[in-house]
Amino acid sequence: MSDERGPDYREVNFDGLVGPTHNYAGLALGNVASMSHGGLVANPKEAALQGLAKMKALMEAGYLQGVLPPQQRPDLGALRALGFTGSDERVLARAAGEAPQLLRAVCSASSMWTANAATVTPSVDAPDGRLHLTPANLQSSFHRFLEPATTGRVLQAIFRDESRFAHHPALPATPAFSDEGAANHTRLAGDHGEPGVHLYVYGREAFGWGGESSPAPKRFPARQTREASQAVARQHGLADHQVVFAQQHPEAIDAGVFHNDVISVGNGPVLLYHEMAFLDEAGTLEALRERMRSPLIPVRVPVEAVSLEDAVGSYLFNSQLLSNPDGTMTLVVPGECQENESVWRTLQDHLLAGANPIGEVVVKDVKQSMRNGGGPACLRLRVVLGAEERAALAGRVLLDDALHDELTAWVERHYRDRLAPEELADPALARESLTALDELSRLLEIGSVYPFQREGA
Ligand code: SUG
Repeated sequence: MSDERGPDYREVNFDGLVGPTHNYAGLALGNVASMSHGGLVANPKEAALQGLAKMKALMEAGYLQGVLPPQQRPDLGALRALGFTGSDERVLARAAGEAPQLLRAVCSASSMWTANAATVTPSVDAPDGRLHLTPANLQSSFHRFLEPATTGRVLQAIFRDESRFAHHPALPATPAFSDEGAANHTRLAGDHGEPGVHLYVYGREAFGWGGESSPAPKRFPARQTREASQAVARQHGLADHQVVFAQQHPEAIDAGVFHNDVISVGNGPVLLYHEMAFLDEAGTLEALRERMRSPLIPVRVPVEAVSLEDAVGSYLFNSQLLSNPDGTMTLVVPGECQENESVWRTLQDHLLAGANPIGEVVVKDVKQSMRNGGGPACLRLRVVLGAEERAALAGRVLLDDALHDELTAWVERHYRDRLAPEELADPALARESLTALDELSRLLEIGSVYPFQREGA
């Protein structure tokens, strides 16, 4: 490691535990999987176990693995704020009858996709030597807009030491500052300890957008604004020479690429991306090269090899790109990549056999999450931490065998193995969920992060 400030910087992947109300509600416009699977019967237990199996496999392979808890759902407080009154049972029954889409929204387990939880800048890049975090406001959809308050409390509970960790408020929850977190942010550096360059990818400009230089998607919404990305970089104290802002290709958004992490993934010096990821591909690479201390290693997948449709269908680019101590990289791809011939061929012939550090492909089954448009990379928030920072984490959130086994037993004890949209109004589900979360917050030693623990509500 090249930095004198603190050796042993390593990446910790904090995966979101899938919550007990995981369901398919068709809530996410522009997310092809969510839009096509709405109404299916979900299996929350299987979803949570698939997530835990992925975490365990990466832990056993030597990567540092963390875990973030799910949120309190159904969010009855949100329903009450929207005018539903009376007992919990009455609120649920009325919402089910009068506004079933609202009930689905307040039951979503969408916090599992922790790549949208926050944007994180490691201490090695920040002027004050602290790690900086900003929860994403997720204002572009109602069900996700419900996340940042609890996300902020969870992050504060874990990254508690103020001398090392700086927390910023989520950006104003208004379209001009629409922020979806780390899914649109990639840090590139020779290794984790080298000062990095931050690539922020946005879908639109809020002020004066849609001009020739910034064409808009026509079919689906752009979820991240340039202004939001700039504000996060500003909060974290990053200077111009540390940042690159690039517009996502509007045609990609219209094909179902609702976050940059559905079309590109980077880690260390490697940027794996589809030809249609950026509006200005050459300019983006050049800006990165100018700023990086170590040479950028771009790995480009052309449209002839993988169409946009296949990229979206397989989630090839929503893979986890993991750095190994020997300089090689491992790509953790969802099972859907194996089922798509052109994608699988590209993985073998272009990526594994190509002149790049990717030396291994690992396939993981996260189908329950994939049906809602969440692949392996959506399920994790990457946090680069020095050894002392890792030691300063509060709570019991770094996975080891014991924690994995306890979490698995916890899921087995509390989760249903089938959940249809019409079952979301079942008051027993709400009670089961609170009992499970109360136990979980004790298991993870994170204190009272949930509204029901704080307000007795
Ligand atoms: O925001 N799906 C999520 C998926 C987020 C994936 N994350 C990243 N790409 N980083 C979303 O679109 C669907 C929920 C439903 O339809 O039930 C949903 O919210």
